[in-house]
Amino acid sequence: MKILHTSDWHVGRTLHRVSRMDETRAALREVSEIAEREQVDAVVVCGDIFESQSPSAEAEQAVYEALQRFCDQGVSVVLITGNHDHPGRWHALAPLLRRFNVHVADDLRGPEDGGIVEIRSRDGAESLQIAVVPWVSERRSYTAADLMGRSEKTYQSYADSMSTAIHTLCEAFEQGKCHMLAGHVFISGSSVSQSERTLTIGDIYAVTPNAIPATVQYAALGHVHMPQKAPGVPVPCRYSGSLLQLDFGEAGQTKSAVICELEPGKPAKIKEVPLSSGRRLRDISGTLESLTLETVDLDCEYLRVTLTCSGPRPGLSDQVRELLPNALVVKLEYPDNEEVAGVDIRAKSPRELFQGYLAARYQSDPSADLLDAFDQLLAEALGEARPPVGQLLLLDALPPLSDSAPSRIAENDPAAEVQARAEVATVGSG
Ligand SMILES: [Mn+2]
Repeated sequence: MKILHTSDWHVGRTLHRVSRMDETRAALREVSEIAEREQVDAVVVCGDIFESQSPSAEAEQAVYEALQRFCDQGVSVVLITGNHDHPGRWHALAPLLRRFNVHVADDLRGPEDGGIVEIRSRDGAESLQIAVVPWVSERRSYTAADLMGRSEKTYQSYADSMSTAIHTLCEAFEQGKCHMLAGHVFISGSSVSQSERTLTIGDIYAVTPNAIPATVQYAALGHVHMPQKAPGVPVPCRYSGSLLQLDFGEAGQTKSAVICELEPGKPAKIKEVPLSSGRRLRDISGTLESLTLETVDLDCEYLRVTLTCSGPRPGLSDQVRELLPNALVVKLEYPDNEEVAGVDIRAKSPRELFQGYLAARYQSDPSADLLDAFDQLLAEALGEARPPVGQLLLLDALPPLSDSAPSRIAENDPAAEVQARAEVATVGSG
């Protein structure tokens, strides 16, 4: 039997508020063309069909059109839900889609209750059994053992629950048929792209490689967006990866679908088929001058630009976007400032300190206007009624006046107070 494995369509996802619908539709068309060309018996979609639990009508249309194309080709579809999908919505659709040879798995179920999906080859000669393991939340994992009729194994860790569930499902495989697993799980040690939801690729949801039993001929996985062989799994096991480069964390990745050929009792033949649809995401960096020399494909790329500049200047990002209209992200980067050691700041005036700060922070000399404004602000802050800084320091250093101090010291006359207190100090020490 020949199977096409794809996952993580994330239909409806935007990139920095830019719609990816056209690219998604093109990529889904490309996948159905591969299915047609390869004459596959089944397409297995391993979760995260939609980006959102309440997708837009446009996103729904794109997905249902894709399913319709597979149906028109006479291909069976097995679709499992991922952590982005709404299991209840897919559950509601399941009986309807079943009429079009689309098998939906929206929850973990026992082998007799839908946990094993069986597909016939186009010619009816062969049978494929797929153990289906949609995304299971941590809370749901506590009931996994019960679902599988393994109540002696309740209250296990997530990893152990998932392992028990997968092993129980695969133990139900029947001789003389092809055997596959379709799962939306995180196998520990897989390489992530930071476009997956962080919590769901952490330790809580990590499933160990030996959760996948050796009786499985091919394990088709979804959840991790970079196409890869799942590390440490003893049988052929792949993440097909996402349909598009979903975020700049996926920049440079070649997206693909997997074609898998199975015969009962024989090793699987696996090949990756690269996808060419969708724009490439690219990181570029440089000065405004060097960016003008970059060769950029405006129609096929989206850019994240790091602009090296001497300091903040209004309109820099706009200048970059004028130069590179497909720049979705512009980051400014200033060169590292070298700290000048051994300077005694007490020897400098506030104006000099301010000037030095600006020079160090922005690598540019402040304008005369700015320095004048600083002087004016400083004068206002100190205020005419206030004593010069030197007198305030003197007051701190001198002993306080006693209650019997001469009443000639007028209030708010610090100069007089300094003089009076200095006299007291001299008398006291004599
Ligand atoms: Mn995903």
